[in-house]
Amino acid sequence: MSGFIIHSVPGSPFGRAVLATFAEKAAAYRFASVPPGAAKSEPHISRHPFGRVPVLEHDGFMLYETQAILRYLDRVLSGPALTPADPKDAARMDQVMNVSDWYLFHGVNNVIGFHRIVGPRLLGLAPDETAIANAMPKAYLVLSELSRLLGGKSYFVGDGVTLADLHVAPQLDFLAKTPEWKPLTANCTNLISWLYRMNDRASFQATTWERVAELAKAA
Ligand SMILES: N[C@@H](CCC(=O)N[C@@H](CS)C(=O)NCC(=O)O)C(=O)O
Repeated sequence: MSGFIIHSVPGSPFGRAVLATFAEKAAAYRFASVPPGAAKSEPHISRHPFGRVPVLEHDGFMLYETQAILRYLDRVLSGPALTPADPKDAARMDQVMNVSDWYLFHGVNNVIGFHRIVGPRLLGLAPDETAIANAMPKAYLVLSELSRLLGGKSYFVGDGVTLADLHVAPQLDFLAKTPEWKPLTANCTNLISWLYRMNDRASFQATTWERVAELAKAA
C-alpha cells in the first residue's frame, strides 16, 4: 500500500489517533499540515465539509471521520490486527470508541481541553473557568465509566492494543495535561497506569504534539 496523505494539525488528538495507527502498522504516510484558520476554507473544506481534521487521502480516495479512517487503515494495512476477531470483543472496542467520541470529546475535552490548552496556546484566550467547572460532573462520569470498562486489563479489550486504545489515548493524554486530570483520576488509578503504558509505546512517542510539529515543519 502506498500513497497515504494525512491532512491534520499538530496537537490534534483525532489526528494523533490516525498517526499512531500508522506507527503501530509500521506504515509510511505523508503529513500535510492544514494551516491555522484554514480548515473552513478551500482547499480543506472540499476535503471535509465540516471543516475539521483529520482527513485521509489514499491514492485519490478521500475519507474523514477518525473512526472510519482507523478501521480503513486496519483493513488495508498489513501488520498487527488492531480489531479483535471475537464479536463480543470487537463490540466492546466499538463501544469504547463511541464513548470517546460522544461523551469524552463532546462536553469534556472540547470544553476542558479547549479552555485549558487550545485557547491559551493557539488563540491567546484566557480559560473560561465557569465553562470548565460546568464540564466537571460529566468529566467525572466519563472517566469513571472508562475506568470501569478498562477494569484490570492491560488494554481496553484484553492483552493487546486495539483501535479503542489508539482512539481514546490521544484524548485522555490531552486531558492529562490539564490541572483537572489529577482530581478526575483520583479514583481511576487503572486509567493512569494504562495512559503510562500507551505513552511508552513507540507509536505514541512518535506522535506527540512536538514531534508532529517537527513533521509539519519538515513537510
Ligand atoms: N468527528 C470528527 C471530529 C474531528 C475534530 O473535531 N477535530 C478537531 C481537531 S482535534 C477539529 O478539527 N476542530 C476544529 C473545529 O472545531 O473547528 C472525527 O472523528 O474526525
